[in-house]
Amino acid sequence: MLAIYGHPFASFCWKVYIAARERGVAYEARMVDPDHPENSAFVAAAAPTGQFPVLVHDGRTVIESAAIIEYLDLNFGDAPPMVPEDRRKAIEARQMDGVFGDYLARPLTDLVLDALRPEDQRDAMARDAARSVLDRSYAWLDRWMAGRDWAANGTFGIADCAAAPALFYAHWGHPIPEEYAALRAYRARLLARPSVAATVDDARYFRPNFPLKGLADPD
Ligand SMILES: N[C@@H](CCC(=O)N[C@@H](CS)C(=O)NCC(=O)O)C(=O)O
Repeated sequence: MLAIYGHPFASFCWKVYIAARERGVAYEARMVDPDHPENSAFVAAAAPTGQFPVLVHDGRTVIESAAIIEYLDLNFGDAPPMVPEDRRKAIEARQMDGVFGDYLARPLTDLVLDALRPEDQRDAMARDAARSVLDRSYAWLDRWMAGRDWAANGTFGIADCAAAPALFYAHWGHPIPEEYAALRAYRARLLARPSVAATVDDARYFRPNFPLKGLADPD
């Protein structure tokens, strides 16, 4: 039995859902939300800070989205792996997975968490710092994506699984300037990919929960 604990609106869960769709991997989705306290208790014990996604398969527990994707590559599905078997190519794939996670998803999460706090507990300096990281990342990624269709090795893989939610939500929270045509085109290319489009659709119901509204046109 393969189960994945997660939530349809959660960025790092999207990474795994997209990878599973790309490779035709079926799994039981276990919702982490207040209606399923047993699932929340499970992830609270499984991961250091109770973060998800968390995969369970035949008594084995795997945490961290990138490790879960590699676990799926190894054990399920026939399509090409999301992390290339060629270790030279895997370097670029993991590099770009890290870029999207650390320099887009992380600062965007900081902005979201700040917006969810009561007004008198918000931190303007932390917000500026997060936006500055996003600005630098947008500029760097626009140069990186110029002439590329996908983020690493010329083929869809783990870096694109990470990029899809990171760019999707980052643009909502801190719009990507129009001048970054290559980056904007990449985001549009990702959203047109069937595995990504289906994952976006699964999350539509939860959109009202996103606290940074009205900054960009909704997708
Ligand atoms: N490094 C982790 C990050 C996971 C993460 O940030 N998960 C978020 C959902 S996207 C989460 O669990 N948020 C709830 C919380 O922090 O309590 C990964 O790659 O899986």
